[in-house]
Amino acid sequence: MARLVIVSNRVASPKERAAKAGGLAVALREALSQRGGLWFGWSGETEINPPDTPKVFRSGRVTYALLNLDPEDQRAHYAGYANGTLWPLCHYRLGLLTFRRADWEGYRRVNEHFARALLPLLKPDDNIWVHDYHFIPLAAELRKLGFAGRIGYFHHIPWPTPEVYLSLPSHAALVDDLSHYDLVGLQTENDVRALLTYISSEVHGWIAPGGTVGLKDRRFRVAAYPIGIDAEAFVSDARKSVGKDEERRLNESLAGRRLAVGVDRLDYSKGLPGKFAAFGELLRSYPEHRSKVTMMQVAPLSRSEVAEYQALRRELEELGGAINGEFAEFDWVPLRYLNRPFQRATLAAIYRRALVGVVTPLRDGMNLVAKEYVAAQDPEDPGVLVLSRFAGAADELKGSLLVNPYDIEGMAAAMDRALTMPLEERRQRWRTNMDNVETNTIHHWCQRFIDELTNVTDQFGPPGDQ
Ligand code: GDG
Repeated sequence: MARLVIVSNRVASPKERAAKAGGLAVALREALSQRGGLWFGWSGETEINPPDTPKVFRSGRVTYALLNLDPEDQRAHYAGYANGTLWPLCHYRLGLLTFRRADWEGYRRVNEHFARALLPLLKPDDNIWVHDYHFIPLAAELRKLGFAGRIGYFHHIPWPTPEVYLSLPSHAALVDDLSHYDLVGLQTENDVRALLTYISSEVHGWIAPGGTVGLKDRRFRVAAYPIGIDAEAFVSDARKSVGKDEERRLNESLAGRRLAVGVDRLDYSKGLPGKFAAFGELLRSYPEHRSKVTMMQVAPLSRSEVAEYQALRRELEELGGAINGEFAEFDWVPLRYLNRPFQRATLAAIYRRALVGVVTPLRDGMNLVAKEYVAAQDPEDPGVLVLSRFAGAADELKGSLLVNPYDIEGMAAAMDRALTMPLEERRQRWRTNMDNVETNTIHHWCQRFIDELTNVTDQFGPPGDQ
């Protein structure tokens, strides 16, 4: 079996607990420790003019290789091009997009540095799997250095439609970079359609049935791989929480009230101001819920070095304060807003206690929180998922109440409907969602991507013969 090599910006070190590393990092670590393999990424440290030699160590069947970055390159790469240009672009927020040539150059330099450091660690038959928009040019850089083996890329965030994508000054160069992969995975069929339309209409590529793309002299495949969660782990965490100390504290604090829950990184793609406004609208227009429902929003801080994230934090503090100021009673605070992360088991307990899960991003590649909320429910008395139609998960979780996150009154009406939904309808809707969450798990996702990466080059001939 070919060795698996994973490349990602963030690497979950062997000792890091699930709470800190996040669901995806933990799942990748599991995939690697079952198969054995190499995980290559940023060390989290900066150093002026760092050497191309990563720190390499082994833990169980996994070899870790962590590379230092030059501080200026790291800024241009991470806060600059990746999160100041590509993130807003892919989330349709052109008003927030900044493009600086120096950032684009720094982004490329980091990818070159990664490729030079990775090359000596590779074997020709490896399956290399690159994760996310920080590393789109990595395959092109590895090819320049002569690597001809299999390389796949998975894009965790949306791929925007051509009208939006064309706003990126480096649009053609970036898609040219993609064409050096053998397999490009996106979250949804919509994303696939958007990328293929751009390729056929703007850069004169051809598309064959099955998603094989020809661009210049290169062949690669584009397909949708909707990511899932470790459903079993969430079901078991949620079950185990019953009767535990934390569950008791939560229940006592709610004093019999209903709970609506949101869990999102503090990010402008997640639609948090709209969600707060919708909760305020619910209390204003459906006064029967006053004093009867509490909303808990867990929003751990992220990317605090980027100015837009600081502005969003201030906006939410003002909005949240206004809602509590307007509606609170001396014995009831409507909105609990928490900026720190919690253990996965605690999240599972909160999800299970909540009658409504409110997941209302303006755009989202998939949204794992939506799936985790479903997995954590009590099958006898499940809650209702209110879900943005612009999350990738909306394609799959058909039992949700779908909302338009730009429609505040519409979201308030959906919350009211969820809070008053009869048990039988809640059960049916939950079953529909749970069937999907249980079938398409993170393990299936990993396996399918790796299998198809292994097979894809067979269609085009041996590596290097493209
Ligand atoms: C990107 C794409 C795509 C959150 N707070 C805590 C905590 N979390 C965990 C959640 C969930 C994960 O973080 C967030 O995943 P999402 O999918 O919701 O969103 P992004 O971070 O934006 O992820 C997204 C994903 O990649 C995977 O492809 O779905 O569209 O944007 O697992 O539970 N975990 C813990 N404590 C917290 O306080 N332990």
